[in-house]
Amino acid sequence: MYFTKTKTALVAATALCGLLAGAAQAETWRAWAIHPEDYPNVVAMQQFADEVTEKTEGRIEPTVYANGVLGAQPDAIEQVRAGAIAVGNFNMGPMGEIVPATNVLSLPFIFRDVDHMHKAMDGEIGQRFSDALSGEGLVALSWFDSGSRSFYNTKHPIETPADMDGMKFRVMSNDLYVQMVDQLGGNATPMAYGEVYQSLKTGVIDGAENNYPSFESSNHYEVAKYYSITNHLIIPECICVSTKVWDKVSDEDKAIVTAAAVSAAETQRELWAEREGASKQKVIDSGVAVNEVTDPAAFQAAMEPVYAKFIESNPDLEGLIRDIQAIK
Ligand code: GTR
Repeated sequence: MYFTKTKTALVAATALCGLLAGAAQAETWRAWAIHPEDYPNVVAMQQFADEVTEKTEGRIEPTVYANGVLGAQPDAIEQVRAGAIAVGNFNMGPMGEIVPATNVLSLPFIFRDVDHMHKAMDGEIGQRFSDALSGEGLVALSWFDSGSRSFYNTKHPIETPADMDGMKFRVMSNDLYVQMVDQLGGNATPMAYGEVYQSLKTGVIDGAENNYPSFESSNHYEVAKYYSITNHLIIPECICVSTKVWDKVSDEDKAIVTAAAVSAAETQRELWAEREGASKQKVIDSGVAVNEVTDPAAFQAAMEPVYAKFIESNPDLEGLIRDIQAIK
């Protein structure tokens, strides 16, 4: 409430200043977000939007559209590239179909843990991904956490890959995930995030995979009562601005927007850590059976053909894979 009033006052004051100074019209930016308003990423995107509005004195005014109302993720990425949506909080999973180098981040078990991912993305390797994105019309301003993903399903606990035999799993839109599930013995169905709940409920699919906060906030945990901890994917997310939009921004405002994105990522990472714990508790309290897989090495070993095929078709990316693996 307080915030709404403050924002309204700010917008009104900004509009008045603009009129008095005969300034150019404010740039309104639509910001895409897939999660609900209270999800760490969306809270951080809102902080980003507020800071940009305030520090640019309303020259740029982003509005966050949560819950994926501006469209499914792969479409939204295209919309941002086209400049129709200005900015989004994107996961690097669906990004792989557009920016091949980011597929490296979708190789199962590429990161040992979240710390390893941070070391890579916050350093020179993160810069290499930013460069690849900028070649495809996207400016990555900062990196968000997205925990690690594990499989959940409506049938029974998964202890070994054999337990996935014949089960149908929803995956994000990226052929690497189809290969991943195939190699584990399941059947993969790429599907929009927003369709998963109903598909689990009606038995169109038997399971899916995600981190604790998404498993919980999407309510998938209400229908999929088995969550088996494989930690097979650790995929960072970005705040990515459209190059088409970015090119029109003054250097002064670029610095403001970048700083706002960096501080939003700091907030997101803090909120993420809290939310992971809270979501885990909620999932367990609701009666979901959570198990650590008995043989993680079997899941990792099953990925060898996925890596081999990937390197064969992307020999130029082998160095990047090796550089990530070499990080201590
Ligand atoms: C979430 C991620 C979303 C989306 C979703 C999915 O963890 O934050 O951007 O990729 O997973 O599975 O589609």
